[in-house]
Amino acid sequence: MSQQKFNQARFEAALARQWQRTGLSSADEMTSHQWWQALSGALAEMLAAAAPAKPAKQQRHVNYISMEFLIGRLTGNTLLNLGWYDEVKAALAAHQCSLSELLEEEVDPALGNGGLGRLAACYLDSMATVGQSATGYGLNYQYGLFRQSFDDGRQIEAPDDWHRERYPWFRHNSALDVNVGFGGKVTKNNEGSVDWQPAFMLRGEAWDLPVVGYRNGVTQPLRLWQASHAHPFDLTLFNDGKFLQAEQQGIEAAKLTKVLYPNDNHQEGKRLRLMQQYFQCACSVADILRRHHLAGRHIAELPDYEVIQLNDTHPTIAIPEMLRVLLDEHQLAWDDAWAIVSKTFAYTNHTLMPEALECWDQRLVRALLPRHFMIIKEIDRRFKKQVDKVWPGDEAVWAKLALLHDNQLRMANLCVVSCFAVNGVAALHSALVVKDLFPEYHRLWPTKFHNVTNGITPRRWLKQCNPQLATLLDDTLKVEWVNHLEALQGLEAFADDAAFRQRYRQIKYDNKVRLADYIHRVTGIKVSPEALFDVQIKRLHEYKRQHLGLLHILSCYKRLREDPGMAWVPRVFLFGAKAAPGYYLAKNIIYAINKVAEKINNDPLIGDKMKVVFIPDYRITAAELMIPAADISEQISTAGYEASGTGNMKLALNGALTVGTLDGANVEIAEQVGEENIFIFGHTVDEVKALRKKGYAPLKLRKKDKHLNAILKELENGFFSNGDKQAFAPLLNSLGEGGDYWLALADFASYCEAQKRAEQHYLDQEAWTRMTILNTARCGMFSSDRSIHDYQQRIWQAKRTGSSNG
Ligand code: 26Q
Repeated sequence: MSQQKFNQARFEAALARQWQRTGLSSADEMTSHQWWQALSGALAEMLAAAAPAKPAKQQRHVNYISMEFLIGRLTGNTLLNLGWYDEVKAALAAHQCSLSELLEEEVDPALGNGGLGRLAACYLDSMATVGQSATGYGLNYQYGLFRQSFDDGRQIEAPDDWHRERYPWFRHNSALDVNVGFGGKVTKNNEGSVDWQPAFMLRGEAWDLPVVGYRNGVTQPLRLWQASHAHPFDLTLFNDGKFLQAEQQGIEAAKLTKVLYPNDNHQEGKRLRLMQQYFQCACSVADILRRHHLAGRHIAELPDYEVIQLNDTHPTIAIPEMLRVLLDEHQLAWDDAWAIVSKTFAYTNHTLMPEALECWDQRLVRALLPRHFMIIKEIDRRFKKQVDKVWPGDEAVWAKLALLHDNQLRMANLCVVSCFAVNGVAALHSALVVKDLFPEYHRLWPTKFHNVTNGITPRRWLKQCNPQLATLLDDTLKVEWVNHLEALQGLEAFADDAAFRQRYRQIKYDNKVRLADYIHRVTGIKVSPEALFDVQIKRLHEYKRQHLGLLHILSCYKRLREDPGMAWVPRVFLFGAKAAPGYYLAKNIIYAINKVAEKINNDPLIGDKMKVVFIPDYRITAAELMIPAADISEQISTAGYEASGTGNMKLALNGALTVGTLDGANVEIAEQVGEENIFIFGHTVDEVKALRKKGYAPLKLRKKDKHLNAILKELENGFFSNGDKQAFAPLLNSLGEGGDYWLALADFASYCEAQKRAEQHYLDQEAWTRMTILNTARCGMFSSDRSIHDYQQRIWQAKRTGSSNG
């Protein structure tokens, strides 16, 4: 398809309709915020009128189900993808409005925690761009991820009231409403057919956001379900006079999509979370089947036309839900229903960490979803027969593979057994999924397992957030690179061109000035754009090791105090991270970083040599400012634990050099950019395993390394906390005897050495710039367009060989 043309008259008419709704007598009376609303509402209206795209021949429609879509601000990005930015800017200028100022009025829709939610958003952008027909399915949370501020360095959480009620991009289509049942009982009649009578019903309302492809005329929906009362609510109860009981469902409805769970890589077995999962899945499955029937297709053809991609195990319950509909509502036989389901679903794994693998208490599942529980038991029973053939009588194997075990329902196992494809998110991760997580499953179904390395959309993560670099690329490459990111290879030739390097370096500098202004505005701290900007941005988690970054900062500070005259590259250490509100240790790490920052930033002997800034409320909008301004990208997780990472890709693409471990996609970044253009350090996956096996003793390490011991002492003795020796006890205890599970002390020396290497390179600005240009030039494969092509080839359009299990 071709680009949708901007129609000025239609735009002005839509804009007029918008401001007339405000009740004001003229457009001039609108506030900036109202202008942003009117603009977005007008664009949304114009997009809604466009005809939806049809799947290309032989293409299955992709249903991407995710509990999180971290989309970021929509207005600017949509204008960029439409290619209407300049026209709209001019049209608004005629109303004395500055488009760039209006765009600042939008609050981030923060409907996700971190990487997994952002990945879903990048994939929607890429599917629309490459012409992959798709629908995103998620939840319309009233409160997104909490807002973060600091009080004396401690994280404070506030609700993220993002005003979804008045978010102008939403379109509610009541024709798509779905009723969802919960609880109740199941009865079997004599013919063997089953009847589930839920205890109460909720209604799911479809709230759509438009996903616009890059200048190709494609708009497809991100459909977010919002809970409301089912109407009419339980009339029998109502008539019986049990009004309060009937009203109960209304109370549940208000609660259900109220808030996003703020955990990242950690599961809590909360009833409300399971209700959210089921609600989303039931609505989405109903919607998929509705579309299928509406197209006049037979149910058995479903896998020929639809694929359902599960973003981690969070939407797993969609599998038994579809079986339930096929068995109980379509009256299909088990084998027929199973054949359909097991050819339709595919599962992406995003973590190996045991505490993140979802397990649900069987009693909870049974009480909330009695029919689904029966169906899961039946899958488990049939699967056991298969396992018994391969491992007769081997209880240990069954204990690992069972869906139901130890009063728990294991969602990952349910996914692997029921899906036609399972993939990890980076080459190393996918290898570990097979080797460490699912070796027996791999033996059963070796062709089921795939890798699709994550990617990022270059529309938002280069063109939009780094407009100057985008223009330089346009001028230099003279080809459309933003949807053909491999074209960046053409930059290699310019790495040796001094004039080009000068322009590239100047852009980085300008981006640093822009970030320094922001830092000053939100924190009051003044940082010099002449300094090296060292950036660690990601959720706060022990395995990501922000505390290793902290140890290096402490080390620098100590050395500088001991030898003020030493050769030194001025550095600004920048952090952005939210800790899950219940993650005590993570919050202590934030506190420690903030207290250390306070001391260093106010030390007159240090001045501009070092600054440490923890930017509050890290979110997409902050990332868009920080990434283009970074010189060093910190990717320092314990090897084997960061499934992929995607911030690592965004930073490298924007010309930051990585200091990182051989973990997740860092491995592939190193392969792409070349080992001479990245600073790798630390224990490898195998070395981590060997060290733990041998028995790792952090205290011994501490005793041997005087410098390390000294900096830890300064955390212990109250030097950074006004004499409070307990301030960082949670962190320090975690690094003590029998601790340091994440091997921060074990990697400390190697990390400092890598930082030293980076610094040496930075001293030679010409050589450094050359390296950064090569990073940009060689990161083309990390476009999410490439990831989508991989999904198409390896998973969605692969020749299906029929059901292999069950
Ligand atoms: C599960 C159950 C109950 C409540 C919350 C959760 C939950 C929520 C979010 C569990 C995990 C998450 C998020 C995980 C996540 O973001 N993983 C990241 O996914 C990225 C995209 O693939 C990878 O790049 C990162 O390496 C991985 O950490």
